Amino acid sequence: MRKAIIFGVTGQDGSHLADLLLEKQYKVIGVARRSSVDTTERIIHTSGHPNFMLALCDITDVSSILQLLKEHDDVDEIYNLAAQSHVAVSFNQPGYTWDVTGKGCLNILQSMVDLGLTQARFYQASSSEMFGKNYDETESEKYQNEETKFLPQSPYAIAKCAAHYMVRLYREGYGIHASAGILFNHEGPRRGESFVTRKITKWVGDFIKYKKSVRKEYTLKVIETKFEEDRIVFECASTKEHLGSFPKLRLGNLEAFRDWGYAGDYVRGMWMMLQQDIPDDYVICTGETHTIKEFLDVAFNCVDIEDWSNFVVQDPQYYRPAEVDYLRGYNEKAKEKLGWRPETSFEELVKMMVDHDLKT
Ligand code: NDP
Ligand code: GDR
Repeated sequence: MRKAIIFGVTGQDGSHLADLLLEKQYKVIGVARRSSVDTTERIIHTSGHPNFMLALCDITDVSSILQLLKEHDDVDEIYNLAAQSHVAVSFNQPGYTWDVTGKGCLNILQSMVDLGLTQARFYQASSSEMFGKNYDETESEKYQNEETKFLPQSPYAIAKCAAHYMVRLYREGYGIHASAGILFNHEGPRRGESFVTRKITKWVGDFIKYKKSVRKEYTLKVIETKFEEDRIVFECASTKEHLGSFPKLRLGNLEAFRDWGYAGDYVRGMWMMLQQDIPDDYVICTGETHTIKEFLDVAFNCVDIEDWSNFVVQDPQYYRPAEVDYLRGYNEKAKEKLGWRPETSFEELVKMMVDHDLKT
């Protein structure tokens, strides 16, 4: 039975990857860090699975990595998905982001070398954020691929670049089978609630549920919707009695373009990279790009709201000191060499997330 270690198993991708590897009959060691509250919500369905084991380790603490790897020195595949992964947060906590997102990767790679664990294959979660402001251009299109130069725009992206270069160095210098997946944004119902896609779909779900609860409570009244500066107010059409209100959705820059795919599709790409004879770096993306406004269009359309403008407030607190304006990947290498392709369309992804947030 093949054995894999997943650093960051409690995150969105870690949980999808654990599902995939368990399905493929791996023994999975899921690594979580100590927390005062339970962080295992996304992997709760794996508890009790005979091939899943949870281990505690923090990737900023080399001794804890060494201890874990010594205990599992027969490991076949190591996936480093652990990170402070929020770009906006990285501007407020740059040093911490560096320690986790940048140095954490080095800590794992160096521990592998120190323990002579060079037979294990290694995956690093690199990011399209590394391209930052840069893209390549033909007459008809703009895109990023494996050859595009990095021009990172945040402490997060700079830490990811450092980790990415470490992977290349340890691959070439120590012969480790180390690959980096340059993944473009990927989302789904397990996405953290502060990332823009989930923030939108969660708000839509909560708003519709709230509206239904007001309707249920005041079945005998005709309810009118009024838009105030920060809130959506429900009142009785005849008496103007206040029946309830809901805060508007507060967002930052709505003009940025992102290449959004489904996380469940993308973890397949990670696994495929480690099945190759020769380690390498691959862009994983859909090849389509959409603005936040287009995401809003589709999400609100799912609940029959044509025009979201009255429901959304643009709030300067969500603007970043530096922005990544345009991301659209080119996935030919992954298609050709890995046989990977995305299976979920943009519309299917948004609908999947809205449907989930309407139910929960
Ligand atoms: P999440 O933020 O959902 O998950 C991050 C994981 O890292 C969590 O399990 C978190 O634990 C863990 N973690 C954070 N700090 C430490 C630490 N010091 N030691 C051990 N574990 C730690 O991210 P995603 O699942 O979305 O992304 C996975 C990886 O892929 C990340 O590295 C991210 O930067 C990268 N990436 C993500 C993309 C995306 O669109 N989702 C695109 C490109 C790259 P806890 O639950 O305790 O917080
Ligand atoms: P990103 O994702 O920064 O691309 O990083 P995020 O969803 O945070 O932002 C995408 C775009 O939306 C704009 N935006 C907002 N963003 C957030 N979070 N909250 C808001 O209210 C808001 N309003 C507008 C942002 O300015 C940005 O342009 C994600 C993370 O998963 C990284 O870990 C990963 O490496 C990259 O994707 C690829």
